[in-house]
Amino acid sequence: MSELKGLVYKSTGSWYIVKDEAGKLWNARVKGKLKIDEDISSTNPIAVGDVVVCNVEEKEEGIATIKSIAPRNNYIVRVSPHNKNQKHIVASNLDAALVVATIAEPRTSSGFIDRFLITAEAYHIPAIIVINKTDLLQSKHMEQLLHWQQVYTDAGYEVYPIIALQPDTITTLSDRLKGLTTLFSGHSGVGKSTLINQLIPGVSLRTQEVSGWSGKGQHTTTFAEMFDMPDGGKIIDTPGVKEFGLIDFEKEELAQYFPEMRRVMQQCRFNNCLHINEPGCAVKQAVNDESISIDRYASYMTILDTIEKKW
Ligand SMILES: Nc1nc2c(ncn2[C@@H]2O[C@H](COP(=O)(O)OP(=O)(O)OP(=O)(O)O)[C@@H](O)[C@H]2O)c(=O)[nH]1
Ligand SMILES: [Mg+2]
Ligand SMILES: [Zn+2]
Repeated sequence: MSELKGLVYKSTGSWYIVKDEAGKLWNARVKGKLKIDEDISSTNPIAVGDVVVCNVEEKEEGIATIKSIAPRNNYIVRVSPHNKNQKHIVASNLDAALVVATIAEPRTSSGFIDRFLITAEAYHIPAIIVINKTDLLQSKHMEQLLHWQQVYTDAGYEVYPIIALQPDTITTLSDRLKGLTTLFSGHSGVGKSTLINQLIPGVSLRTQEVSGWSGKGQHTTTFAEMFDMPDGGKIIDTPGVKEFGLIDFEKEELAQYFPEMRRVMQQCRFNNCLHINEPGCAVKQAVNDESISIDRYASYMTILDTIEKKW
């Protein structure tokens, strides 16, 4: 039986689209026992971005069965919003993780952005922040935009304010993503698919009006799917998420996932400092002299509290 090696472009949970090295697309299923190196006990054994080995079942129809998954360079996992004990692999083998946020229609909270950034930090995947729909911003929203730009740039992140509907606003971002495999995440209705449609002319992803009465998106995209960019690179579109549930970690670890805290925490007097109100805390000092944003510190404290409760 002939074999093929390919990359998972789409996963519905029961079947997958795999692109082989020659660029041919296969419809693949898992049959029998899957060979898998690491067991991260997720609800989905195979994710978009996985490199897989398949048996060819029917060559003409392009049907294959997945036999094994190559070891992943990395992956992003999120906790299921329905069951805190279940994890879902969002995607694997990523070069970057991008969050699309909006200040209006719908509104993204800074807590959501921070939890996304923490997850990316925890998996050592560089994070990029895109603020979309800047055409809709009134003056009070403009202040919020400038504030986010300041806070996240100071923390060490790249921030790209864009209007996904206007191609001339996305050229810098497009150059940045060239050659990379990038995961797109964000609430439903923030414009992930609209942005991908601009970055990849001709892809025509379905997009939808944000429903007027709730201000919430409609979940137009239902499965994660990867797309090739015309000048190299790949983008993974994902369904909108309500909440970015954090994976388990110890409260001592949390500050490491805030790059601006990571930079100063070696100078805390105690090496088990949680940066709450311990004497000689370099993080608190940095917050006091405003080199660390009070908003990011407040976010840290809120998240720390949720970790304490869990244990
Ligand atoms: N005014 C304005 N509207 C935009 C912009 N970007 C996207 N939209 C609109 O926002 C709505 C939702 O866009 P989608 O691209 O479907 O959003 P999504 O993030 O893919 O949503 P899900 O697939 O549900 O996760 C559509 O009606 C878009 O036309 C923008 O920059 N400005
Ligand atoms: Mg979409
Ligand atoms: Zn400290």
